[in-house]
Amino acid sequence: MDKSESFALGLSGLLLAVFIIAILYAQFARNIEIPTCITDVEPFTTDTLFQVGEDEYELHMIARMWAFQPSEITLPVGSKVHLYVTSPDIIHGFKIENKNVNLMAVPQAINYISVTFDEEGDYFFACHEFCGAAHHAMAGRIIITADDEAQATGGQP
Ligand SMILES: [Cu+2]
Repeated sequence: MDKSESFALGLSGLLLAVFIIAILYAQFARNIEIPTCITDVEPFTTDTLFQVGEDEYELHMIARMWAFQPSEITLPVGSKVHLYVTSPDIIHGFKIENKNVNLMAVPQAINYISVTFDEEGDYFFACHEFCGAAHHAMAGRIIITADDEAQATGGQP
């Protein structure tokens, strides 16, 4: 093997190790959740929101040309949301403003992350992958309310 090939191979191995260590550091030392891609189940075809525990919800979000289903969700403050995102057509993106949530919506796959909303307010989300003519219209919001009377809404029950 040529000396330059050995150098390139060694450098590639070193960079790979650095990237793996960076991911492990983010997950365990910084407690940043890494999104998970689920490919072994058939993706859901309806948007749903349901309660799975006290202040804990599961949200099935569909990104399609060119809207999110549901596009508006209301939840009580302190809610932990298990967020599953998929697409029935082409690749879209799903990013929640002011939250560490940035997922791809991929046909035939489901991406997952959990997110907790500790502060009241409107959290806007949008598609961040250019997906066609009405890409700019793909947006919505999650309303986090401290109103005890408010019901969790969004999607089909
Ligand atoms: Cu888009």
